[in-house]
Amino acid sequence: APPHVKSRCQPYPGSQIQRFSVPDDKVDWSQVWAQYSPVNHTDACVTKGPTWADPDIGTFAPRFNSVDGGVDRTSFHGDYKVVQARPLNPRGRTGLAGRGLLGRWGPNHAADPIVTRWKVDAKGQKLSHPVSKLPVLQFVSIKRKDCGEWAIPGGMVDPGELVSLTLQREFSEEALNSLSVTAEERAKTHERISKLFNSPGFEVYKGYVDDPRNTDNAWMETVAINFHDETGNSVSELPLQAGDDAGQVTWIDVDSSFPLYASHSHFLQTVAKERHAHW
Ligand code: RP5
Ligand code: MG
Ligand code: MG
Repeated sequence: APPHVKSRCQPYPGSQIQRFSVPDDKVDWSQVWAQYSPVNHTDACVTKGPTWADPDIGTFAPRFNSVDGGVDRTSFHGDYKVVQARPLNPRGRTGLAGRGLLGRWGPNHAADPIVTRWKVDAKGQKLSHPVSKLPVLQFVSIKRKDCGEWAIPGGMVDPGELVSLTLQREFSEEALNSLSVTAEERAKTHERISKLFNSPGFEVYKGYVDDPRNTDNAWMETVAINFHDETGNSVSELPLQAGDDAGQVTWIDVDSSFPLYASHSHFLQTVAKERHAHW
């Protein structure tokens, strides 16, 4: 894998903290670098002790590389190293020690539901891209409130939660605003959603995410699954409404030129290839 880039972004998100600058050839931990002196930072929203965050190391010794009381501390990339009681980012240096904005030491597991449909004209005919001549996919995208970037409506896997549930729950919260609609409305949309989300879907990606919140000791990993509405009459007809950590929601054309949060563009590229769509 190429060296992570967004995991070395300046400044660290939600702060004015400058990461210790890490050149490409010093990302890998195997490169000895005596001068390396990362800035230590854990955001106040983490240290104040919400349910989704671990306590500080010292008072707390989690069981790394295992499932620890419902919290999955295993990595999709095999066992990670633990040095001086702190887990080491498997993709290398980030210029920042501590947890930053992430709650868990080590891997922070998320799930990304990639809901797609074909782009069609008024008559329902598939539209092809003028350059590639390939049909164009659209996916449900949200504008993140934290950074203003467009993203897949993904979210963290709760302790003990099945990933299949996280996918449907996060999509409902962020793209359908399930946390604020009436019980009646929720029931109506639930049936249609579950049909699509109970289908097997296409596993797009499983592993490390190059997320701007990553640190030397805490990082994002995800399972990204594509649920495709081939006929355009299941989720395509649902009214999208942004909720929770989403500021806006809309169908966006799948296209390499559209910038997306973290590694999400990479996931969409895999979807486009799988479905023989424009990229
Ligand atoms: C990304 O952060 C994942 O790919 C997922 O989309 C997201 C989960 O974090 P929150 O949306 O809960 O902040 O790394
Ligand atoms: Mg969420
Ligand atoms: Mg989210």
